Amino acid sequence: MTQYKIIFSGPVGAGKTTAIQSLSDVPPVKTDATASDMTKKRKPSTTVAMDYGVMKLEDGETIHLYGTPGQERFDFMWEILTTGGLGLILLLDNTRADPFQDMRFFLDSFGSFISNTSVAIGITQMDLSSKPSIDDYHKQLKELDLKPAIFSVDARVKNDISLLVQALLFSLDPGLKDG
Ligand SMILES: Nc1nc2c(ncn2[C@@H]2O[C@H](COP(=O)(O)OP(=O)(O)OP(=O)(O)O)[C@@H](O)[C@H]2O)c(=O)[nH]1
Ligand SMILES: [Mg+2]
Repeated sequence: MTQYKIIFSGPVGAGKTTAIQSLSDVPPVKTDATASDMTKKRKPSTTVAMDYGVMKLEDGETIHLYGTPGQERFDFMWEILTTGGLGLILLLDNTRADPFQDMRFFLDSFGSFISNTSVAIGITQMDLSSKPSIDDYHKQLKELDLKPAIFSVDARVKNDISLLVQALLFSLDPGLKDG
């Protein structure tokens, strides 16, 4: 049985904890604590260490799902969590002040990991803010000379997140079967 590990990252409120909860076939492990700072304006709790869940594929393969904290003050967890990972799912919240800046920041922060593996990007909250469009993101990525899979997702919808994971796995190995 093959076991894989993928990592979810992105800014506060992008939906990492929600996505792992939507996708996991076992009750996820969360380390959310009451938000005591400006994060509180957006939602009552924030991840302080990690999220963990498991996705079971039909052929018996297991994918371990790890979510990072969004807050930069917990960025020491980012490297710990990426160790041994197959690739990165980057979630970006389209309602944030500057989602392109968020994208550049996370692609840069995880730059060495991504260059050794792969990344797929999901844009959340597009139901609340339709701009920038996926096309606008494509243009930004072209400037960065990157061509990851990128599409609109709702972190609450299992199928959306599942497709994103399949896209990541496919970019790593077009031979990997879907679940
Ligand atoms: N309207 C809308 N809400 C969404 C969407 N995706 C996620 N959400 C909501 O946005 C919030 C995301 O919160 P979390 O999952 O805690 O975010 P996080 O990325 O884990 O944040 P930190 O742990 O603080 O870094 C939740 O309340 C979700 O229900 C979406 O596409 N549209
Ligand atoms: Mg979280």
